[in-house]
Amino acid sequence: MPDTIRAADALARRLYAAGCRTAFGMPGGEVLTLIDALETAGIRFVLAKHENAAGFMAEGVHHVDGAPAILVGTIGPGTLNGVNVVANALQDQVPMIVLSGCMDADEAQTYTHQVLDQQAVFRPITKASFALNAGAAHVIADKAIAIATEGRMGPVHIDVPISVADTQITAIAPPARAPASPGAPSGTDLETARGWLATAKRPVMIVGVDAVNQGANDAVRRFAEMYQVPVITTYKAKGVMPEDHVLSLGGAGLSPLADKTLVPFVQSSDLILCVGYDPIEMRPGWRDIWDPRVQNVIDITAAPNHHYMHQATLNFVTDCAATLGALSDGTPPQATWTQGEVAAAKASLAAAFPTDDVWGPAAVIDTCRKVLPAGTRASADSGAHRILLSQMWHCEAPRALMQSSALCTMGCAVPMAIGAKLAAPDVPVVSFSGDAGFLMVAGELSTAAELNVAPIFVVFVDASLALIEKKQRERQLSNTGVDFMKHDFAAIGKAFGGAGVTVQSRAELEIALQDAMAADTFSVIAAIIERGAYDGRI
Ligand SMILES: Cc1ncc(C[n+]2csc(CCOP(=O)(O)OP(=O)(O)O)c2C)c(N)n1
Ligand SMILES: [Mg+2]
Repeated sequence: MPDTIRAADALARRLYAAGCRTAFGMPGGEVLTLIDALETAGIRFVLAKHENAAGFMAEGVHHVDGAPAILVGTIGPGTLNGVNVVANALQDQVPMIVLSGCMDADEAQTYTHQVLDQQAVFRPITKASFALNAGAAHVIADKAIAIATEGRMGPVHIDVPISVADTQITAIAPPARAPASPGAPSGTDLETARGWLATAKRPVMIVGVDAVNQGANDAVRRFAEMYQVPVITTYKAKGVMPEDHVLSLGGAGLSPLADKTLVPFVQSSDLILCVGYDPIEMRPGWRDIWDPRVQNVIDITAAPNHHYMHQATLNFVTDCAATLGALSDGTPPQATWTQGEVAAAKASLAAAFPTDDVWGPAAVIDTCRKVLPAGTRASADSGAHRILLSQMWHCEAPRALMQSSALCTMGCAVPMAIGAKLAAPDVPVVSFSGDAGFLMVAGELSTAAELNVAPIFVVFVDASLALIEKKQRERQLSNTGVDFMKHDFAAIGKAFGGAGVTVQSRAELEIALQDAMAADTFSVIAAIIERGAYDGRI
């Protein structure tokens, strides 16, 4: 083993040690050493056709392998194309290492082509931004991973100057930072909380993304079953509790229709346990829905929250599972919700989102759910379809439905599905997109073809920005900028080497799904639905 390596190798080796096996992006001359270092370390570099999509492919891999996502962008336009996905990683709490090529600091004093302050761009949308420095390359690599993965997960940016990447440094890395051990509350606040749990007659849990990122699903389920606590999750935490469980009230977030059941239910509770819940995913209808002086509210979060969307009676900045363990240790369970309120809420939600439409978006979702096997991984884009899907698509496990639900960006579902399928080719993967969101990233079908992966891309074709058109109509504004052509999505799929089929009935969709599951290429299934099909449905 040589005793010196390039600074870029130090970075790549540390990422490999963190479990990273795939990086996504688009090269430019300024990142060639970096890409070579990644490949040398055992991290495959995948060429996407847009850096934003590259970031979502990387996120898709992360949801499968748990390692930080890696996005690579070259100087200037390349890196700037990733702004949206990096902001998403911050708001949606995705550990992501963003590597960007840049000019050497001395060069940048006299050479200006494509040069801009990339750190200034990324600082507000990352947890930290570094400029790689050869002498500190090992330390910066370790810090970046620690910051991205500890506490609230999120993105960390590293600007990699061209000649720094190539600078020889010692191959010997200092010891890595030991991960922080999970903390639990103690003292009088814990005793108070335990007292509330022991006497609560109508407790409820609202579980969010921290619980997913901390792998607290088993702890949530055990706790819920022991104390008979119904569980509501945010969209990102769907499946933390299997959604067919008698105690699961499914996902909450963007559906006023679901809120009609869920908000009064929470308001009728006498103990609200927020378990890693970040209300960044919620509509204004969830702002201050309880009074922490009247209801007992315990907020368990990975980092102090100052969102002021709600307040709690007790704030624990602790680990979700460890805290549930501390609350329940020796606390006797008692009967809760004795009037059948949980089953009634479940029934009310089921009635709000019927599955028996002959055709339309709900029929598309219902058919896909019935035909695709348990364990299918799904992704959803932003738009009216996602709200309906998030209420109707029942998840058996965490991360079974990937989406952007804090930033709520369009264009994420297709690349996330490509990444997830690449990371676990044997698991069925389906993405759901609106027609506009699909068009934002249709070029990435080329990447699916090149990677030889076979996800199923379902497109809700209504020739409309349905969610926005609905809002525009509700406000009685003129119909402007929300309608577009009904494009031939099946033909787009075929053009990129996949299968493509247009469906207009449950029977056609069923056949298309069966064919797609048997296919060895990706499939685009264009489901034609009526304009305005979401009226009264979300
Ligand atoms: C990148 C981005 N641009 C704009 C928006 C605002 N927006 C939210 S939903 C939506 C409509 C999406 O239309 P489509 O993909 O066809 O889905 P549909 O609502 O029709 O189901 C828009 C424009 C957004 N969330 N993200
Ligand atoms: Mg649409």
